[in-house]
Amino acid sequence: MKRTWWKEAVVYQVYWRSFYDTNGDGYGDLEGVIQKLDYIRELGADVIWLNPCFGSPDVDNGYDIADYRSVMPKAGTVDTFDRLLKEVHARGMKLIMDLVVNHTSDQHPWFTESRSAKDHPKRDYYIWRKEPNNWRSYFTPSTWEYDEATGEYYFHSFAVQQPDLNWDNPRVREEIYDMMRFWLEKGIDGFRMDVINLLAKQAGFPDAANPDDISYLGNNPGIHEYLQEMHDKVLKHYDIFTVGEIPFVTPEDGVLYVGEERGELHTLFHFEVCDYMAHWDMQRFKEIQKRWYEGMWGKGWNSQFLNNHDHTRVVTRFGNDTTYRVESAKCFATLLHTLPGMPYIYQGEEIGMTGVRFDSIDDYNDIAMKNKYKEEVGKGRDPQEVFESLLHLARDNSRTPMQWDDSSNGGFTDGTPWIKVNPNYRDINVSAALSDPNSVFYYYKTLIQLRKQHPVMVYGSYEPLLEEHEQIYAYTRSLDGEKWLVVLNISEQTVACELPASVSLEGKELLIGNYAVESDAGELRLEPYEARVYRLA
Ligand code: TEU
Ligand code: CA
Repeated sequence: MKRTWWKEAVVYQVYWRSFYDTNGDGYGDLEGVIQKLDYIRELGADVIWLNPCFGSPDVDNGYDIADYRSVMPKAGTVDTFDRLLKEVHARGMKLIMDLVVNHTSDQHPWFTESRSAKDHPKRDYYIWRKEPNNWRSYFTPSTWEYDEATGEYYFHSFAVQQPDLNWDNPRVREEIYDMMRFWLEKGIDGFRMDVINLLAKQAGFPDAANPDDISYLGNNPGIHEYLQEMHDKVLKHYDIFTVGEIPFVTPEDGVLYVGEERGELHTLFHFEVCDYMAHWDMQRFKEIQKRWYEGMWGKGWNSQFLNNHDHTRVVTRFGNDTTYRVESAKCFATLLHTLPGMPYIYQGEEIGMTGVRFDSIDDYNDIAMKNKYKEEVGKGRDPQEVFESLLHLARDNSRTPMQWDDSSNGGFTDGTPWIKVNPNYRDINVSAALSDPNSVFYYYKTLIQLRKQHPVMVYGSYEPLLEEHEQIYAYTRSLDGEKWLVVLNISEQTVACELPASVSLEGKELLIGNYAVESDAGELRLEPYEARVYRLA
């Protein structure tokens, strides 16, 4: 497989509003990112993915853009952005930005014009119909919102305040391509493309048999033509990296988006783990990895992530965030870095930050959660029961401020944070992690260094072992005669396990592990959440 810089990279996701606040307004800002770049460099990440920081009324934390070429005042100015980019490059790192072009804010001037009159030249920048169909959106009971001004409905895949652009309209596409060039000409290193497979809509918007399965929103005919045009007109003219956020995708469709010869995207995020596996499910996880490996290996490149700004933190969701917090954080870190695909680290993951549970719906901010709460309570359900049902997967779980030290608000802000800090910041914070050689932070750092030294972690083929095992996940990675064994106990029990006879650990080098190992001879016994990586050959 062709070797490229981005296949070898580790990405660190910066949710800037919760990263570091430098002016006391309670929001993290781009200046804060600049001040913490040496921290990210110390970890060893190669690429920073910055969540959207464009002009926005901020109903969906920046995913509702009203001005694509400006920076929202909470984040800073275009000038701060330019400095950030310069400082990232000065440290030998790269920066990718969020590209949110399935929808805009309803405050975008295009939409103001579009909704003003049926015969406005920009009417067709968005999608208007006389009658709604029965589809649900991500955040609301209908994808259609009635607009009094002209007596028609507009289409929105997310919130009412996020009308979908009409990608069928070539003028819309040209506007977006121009805007992309604006940022690329500044020298950014690529895009994380928000719900990019939603751009093409189903012709005629037929009613769905089951409106709760919203997969009708994505992967519709026309999507690959749009992406190939985007590639041809914009992407291929720059040395950049792209990752598409692609819900409802199968490996067969995946290769259509990221196939190396197709001229669309470089990599993708699929959501088989994060959207459909609420709790750890060993068999399911193994099956997902195997199916994606078999479907994509040798054809297109994948990504690995276990949480992000939309998904509960990994130790809380899949590991154990009390007794085995450190062990499970390191165990999942090992998994993330040794499976095939680019690893994504979400800020705070590298110190084992946990998901939060606030006491009241008023402590939450996320529009997805609040809309769902209103909808369910509106049906007459008990508010407390609804609230509790939403806690485990609430998107704000992972959005609480970065915990830098044990001072008030975890050192995130001198003001009042936009969302409460997780009360465990006195114990779990960057400063504590940096002064403990056994911390989760240094474990991540070591994994990243290993990747730099050993191409087998990137390009090695993947073979699962012990496929039926309920607690142990084991696999090898092999490249050019080199062979590594990864063995993980993803459970709270001590587990004795028998490797296939062909695999002997005798005298084999332990490359990394999260427990002190006394002897590699004889039976393999793994402590709760123990992770080991051996070089077999
Ligand atoms: O998320 C897309 C999206 O809604 C899912 O793929 C995601 O897994 C879901 O939130 C889980 O319930 C993107 C952004 O990451 C998100 O923050 C935005 O709200 C959304 O697009 C709309 O732009
Ligand atoms: Ca600020």
